[in-house]
Amino acid sequence: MPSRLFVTYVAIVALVIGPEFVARGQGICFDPAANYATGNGSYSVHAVDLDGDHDADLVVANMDGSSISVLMNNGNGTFGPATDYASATQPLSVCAADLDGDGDQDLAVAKYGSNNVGILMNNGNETFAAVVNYPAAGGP
Ligand SMILES: [Ca+2]
Ligand SMILES: [Ca+2]
Repeated sequence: MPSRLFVTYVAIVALVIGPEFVARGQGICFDPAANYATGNGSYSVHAVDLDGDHDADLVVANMDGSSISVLMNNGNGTFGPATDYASATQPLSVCAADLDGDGDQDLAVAKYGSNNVGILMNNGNETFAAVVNYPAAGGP
């Protein structure tokens, strides 16, 4: 909870230099949402630097589409079009880690409908190899 003095200070600064500028500086204002197409039934999203350029890219688990969508960051807060990878039935969540120790982030996908975990290895060129599935307990 901001103090009364802080709120007064922000209000005064807003009057002097403009409310939008102050709100952005305080981290309490966002630009309007930008929507990007993904596979069907996007269920969860994970942000991770997939190409090593120090900006966060997006990986989306598409529950209804049985796919993973990867959106690369353009480096300016916008993203390129989604590239979809088949992932088997009902992916719910995805996480990234360097699973083979080559320095790039690979993907692990938990899939509800097929009771397995899918692994997509990073090819190192903004693409991923086809999913390889490993059995897991029901509804990982
Ligand atoms: Ca990146
Ligand atoms: Ca790797």
